[in-house]
Amino acid sequence: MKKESATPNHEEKKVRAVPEEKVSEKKQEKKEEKKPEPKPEKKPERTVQRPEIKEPERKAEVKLGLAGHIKGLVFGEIEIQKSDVSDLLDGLEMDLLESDVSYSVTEEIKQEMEKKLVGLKVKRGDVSKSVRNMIKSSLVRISGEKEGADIIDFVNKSEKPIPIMFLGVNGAGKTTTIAKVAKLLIDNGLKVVFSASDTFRAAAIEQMEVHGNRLGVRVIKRPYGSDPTAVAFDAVNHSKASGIDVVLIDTAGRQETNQSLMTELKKMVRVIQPKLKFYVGESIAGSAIIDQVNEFNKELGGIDGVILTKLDCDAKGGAVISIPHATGVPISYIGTGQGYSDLERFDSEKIIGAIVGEN
Ligand SMILES: Nc1nc2c(ncn2[C@@H]2O[C@H](COP(=O)(O)OP(=O)(O)OP(=O)(O)O)[C@@H](O)[C@H]2O)c(=O)[nH]1
Ligand SMILES: [Mg+2]
Repeated sequence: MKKESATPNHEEKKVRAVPEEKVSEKKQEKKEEKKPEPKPEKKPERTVQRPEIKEPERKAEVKLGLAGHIKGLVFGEIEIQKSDVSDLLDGLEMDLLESDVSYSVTEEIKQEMEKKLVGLKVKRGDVSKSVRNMIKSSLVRISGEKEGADIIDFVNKSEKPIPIMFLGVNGAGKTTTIAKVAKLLIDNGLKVVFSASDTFRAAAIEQMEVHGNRLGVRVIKRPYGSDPTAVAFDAVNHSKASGIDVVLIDTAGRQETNQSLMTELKKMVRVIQPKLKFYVGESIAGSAIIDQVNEFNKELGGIDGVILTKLDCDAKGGAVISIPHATGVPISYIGTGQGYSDLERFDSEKIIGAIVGEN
């Protein structure tokens, strides 16, 4: 990786910056000394001293590394200079952009890293490791600043029944995620119903019923074209009457710019007053999710968490850094496949470790 190679190159440069030829060049210069110039006095000092210190160090580092000793104790600390990290930060910038982190977030991270790194004192042999750890901890902090709602915790603490809405653009994975969440709740001993409130897309109600049949969850429905809020209202009333704990409300997926959908969703929020609203977005959409989350967040009075789906589908992962940073909405869960158990609690440490590369 660029990050690793940057430091060794730099060390090499320092070693080569004191070549023996230079010492002899200086001697020749001395012969030609006609004008009394003050400059030559300083240079010979630096050129003579540094190779003698550096050469044995590099050999010893290899030897001590192999023997498993602690290098830092032997070599002391160095202070990181701007020039030491400029290549590395350019590399980080490219890595982040290629991982689908948005441009503005990338620039912010780069500047923050420069501020933190320049002037930092690190063990001489540990520069690249220290820098990588620092980058990792900054990214972990950025992506996990606010903890996303934990459904089980929330449900256990709240008055029942609890309506939970799932929102997002079409095809992001809302209905599948609802089925996964139902499995999670059932496994935790809770009772669930589905509100088939996507009355817009062909086959959406049947899709809900397939999941309902497989999981043993009742589906509350009305014909296509019905008011989605009316379906959710029925589902909440049914839950009150039957001691159901959680109402999982499916919604139609359209673009966030679709005004009639927004109007419909606002009405549902007003009437049903869901206790949690999750935005379901597919990680492969990259930074496009930021605008979507911002729009839904603004229009619907606050999203409690993002569920980022399809992280198993060649997603580059940058969305986990960009979304919390650029929207202020935390990531609660990630979807990692099409099975009912492929839903994980978001763990920023784990996911950033995978992006940055451990070791
Ligand atoms: N690989 C993978 N596929 C997923 C994941 N989540 C959902 N899918 C798939 O994505 C496709 C769309 O999922 P749906 O749940 O129908 O998406 P939706 O948001 O409800 O779509 P609309 O109802 O059309 O708005 C389906 O084929 C799902 O199986 C995931 O985490 N990983
Ligand atoms: Mg759906």
